[in-house]
Amino acid sequence: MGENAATDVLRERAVLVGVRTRDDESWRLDSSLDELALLADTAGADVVERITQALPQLNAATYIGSGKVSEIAAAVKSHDANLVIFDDDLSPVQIRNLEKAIGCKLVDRSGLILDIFAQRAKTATAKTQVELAQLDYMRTRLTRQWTHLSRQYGGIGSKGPGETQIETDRRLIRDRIKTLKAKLDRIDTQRATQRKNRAEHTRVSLVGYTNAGKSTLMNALADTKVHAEDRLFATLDATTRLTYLASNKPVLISDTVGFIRKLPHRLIESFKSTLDEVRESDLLLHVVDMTHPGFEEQIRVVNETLTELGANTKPTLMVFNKIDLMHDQRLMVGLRHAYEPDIAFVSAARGIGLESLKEHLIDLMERNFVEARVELPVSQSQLVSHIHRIAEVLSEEYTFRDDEEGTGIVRLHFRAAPHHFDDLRPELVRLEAFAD
Ligand SMILES: Nc1nc2c(ncn2[C@@H]2O[C@H](COP(=O)(O)OP(=O)(O)OP(=O)(O)O)[C@@H](O)[C@H]2O)c(=O)[nH]1
Ligand SMILES: [Mg+2]
Repeated sequence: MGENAATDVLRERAVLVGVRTRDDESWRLDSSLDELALLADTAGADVVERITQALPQLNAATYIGSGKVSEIAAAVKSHDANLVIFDDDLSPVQIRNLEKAIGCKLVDRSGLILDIFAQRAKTATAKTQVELAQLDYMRTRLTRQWTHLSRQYGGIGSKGPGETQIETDRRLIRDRIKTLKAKLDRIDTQRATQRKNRAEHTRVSLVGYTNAGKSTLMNALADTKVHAEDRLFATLDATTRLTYLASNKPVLISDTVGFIRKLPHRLIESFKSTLDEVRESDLLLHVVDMTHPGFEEQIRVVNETLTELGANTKPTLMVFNKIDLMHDQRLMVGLRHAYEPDIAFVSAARGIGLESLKEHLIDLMERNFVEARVELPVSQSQLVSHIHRIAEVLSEEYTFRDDEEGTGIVRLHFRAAPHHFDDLRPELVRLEAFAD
């Protein structure tokens, strides 16, 4: 997929390695390696061979068996490869042992994903988040020569007296991590303020496996120009836009980073400020590429990641995307059966099914509205108009007393999104007490 001929020359040649443990079925390993090959391609490597092993028990020192290690070494040699990529995450010791035995650079899945994030990060926030995750990853693997670190961060003379290179590098990493964390804290505070300012609106986040079509759907729904591409991890930062599901139904919709199998935990940690968008939204649109052979597995991975974020209990609309490529009606019937009523079929790219998607979303939103009745003194006109702005008022009744001017009460019966009650509750409690 060389988008640029000049960079093709620099592409690496990689051997992929996957292990099937006792309970794994073989198709699962195949599809995992297909995905690893896509990741390798995105990172800039051509896959020259795949090697797999069925292992009832993992080897602590080298993960795979010694016979396999020799087989990989031979493959590296015969293909003139310069990189070995493991589908599973390895310990620093395993990486070191394997590199020594094979005589070639080696990365695991997490390392590869981090590398891609590093290459693709464009905004300052994404760059900071990725660098933090990378340093954290490196810190645990600081056994080889990371002499480039002192050049990058320290410069000449950064080495303290009597420190070995590794000690210097460790110290540089620690300092740099501290700086980056402080920077992210500032970004967090900024974003929290922005979100607070937008508290009047219902917030919807697009979530889903990488390459499912979230950004394309965002562009179709909110008229944005978010970059969408047939690559893994095209989006690494959140974009939020106000859009109308109907003329009087505004929502804030956010596009965000995609999920993947074994998304490194430290990446999730580092992407906290981007993923807060998901954590704090009222509703989720879970976008699925239904043309992908492993889409059910992808749904499971997304749900697991949402659980890890603490966002798995939010009202969710399942959006099956790319129906323009679908010809299997039975699959759609089955899915409808499994997810009804919160399911929509769309083609984000062709603009098919978007009106129905919006109706489903309104339905989901309003189904989760909370009803309330309050009695307020009419003098609280600001609060009354606030309720009118954020809620659907079902009835409103004024009772005035004749004898005193300007006194009277208004009874309101209304429905609003749950998050509005966070702001309203103190007022309502205060006013209920007042009404007694
Ligand atoms: N045929 C077809 N292709 C689509 C549709 N929606 C999106 N795509 C394509 O799918 C690819 C991925 O789309 P994106 O919108 O970038 O996906 P994403 O979920 O934002 O991906 P990441 O940001 O990488 O996580 C692009 O090549 C899109 O053109 C669709 O409805 N039909
Ligand atoms: Mg995207």
